Amino acid sequence: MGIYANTNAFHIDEQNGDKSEPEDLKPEHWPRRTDTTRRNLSLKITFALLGICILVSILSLVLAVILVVQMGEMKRSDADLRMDLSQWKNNVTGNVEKATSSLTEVQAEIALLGERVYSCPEEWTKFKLRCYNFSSSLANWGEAQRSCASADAHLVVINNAEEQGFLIKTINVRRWIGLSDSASEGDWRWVDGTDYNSSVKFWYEGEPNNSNNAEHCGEMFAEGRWNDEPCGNKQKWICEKPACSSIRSSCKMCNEPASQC
Ligand SMILES: [Ca+2]
Ligand SMILES: [Ca+2]
Repeated sequence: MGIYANTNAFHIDEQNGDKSEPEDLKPEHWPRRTDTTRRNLSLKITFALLGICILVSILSLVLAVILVVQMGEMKRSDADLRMDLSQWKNNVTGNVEKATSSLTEVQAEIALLGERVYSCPEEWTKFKLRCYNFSSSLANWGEAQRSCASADAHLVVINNAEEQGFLIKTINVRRWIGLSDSASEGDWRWVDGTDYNSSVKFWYEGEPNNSNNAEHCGEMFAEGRWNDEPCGNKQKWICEKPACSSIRSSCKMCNEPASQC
């Protein structure tokens, strides 16, 4: 009965022009619809993943390009910085050289000006802003020192090799210099208080020898080197004092007449 009823129902539907499936036939077609849906879903997911992959690839490419560009700029910046530093260093070096050159020129001009401004009295010889007098008369060491003092000078004090060289060129006989150990044997002292131990010395070989335990005053041989000699001997001497500045305020120091300033 059931089968016939279903058959009848089918025919009735056919006759009515209704082509929809009978209710009891649907379960046989359900699996086909599910497979199609799944395939569509899989295709959609595949396309979506493909799209994401393409998007990620494009983004990666863009990022890579940006990084390359930035690295290039950084390299250029580094090169520019190095160049700037190099130029700065060259500029500084050039300026220092110019300043040094200018300073040397200024020092030379000051020295030249000093040579022009400072002068010595008549019969005195100027050397390096100092005045020297080479006596023509003879005297013992004490008299020689007093003679120098009367001209606001002192027996020569040899401070360096330049001064020694100047004196050697000038003298041609032995002369007293401002050195003695009269106060205490072996304790040599310069008359102006210059420290003997730390200053240059030009003793002749074997001197000072304090020969006969009687030599306490210094002299310069004609050839320049020094010897200790009995202080009572009479011989020529050398006086020394600062050169006189043409600037009036300095004249008192040199004790020169105002007319010479
Ligand atoms: Ca001197
Ligand atoms: Ca001697």
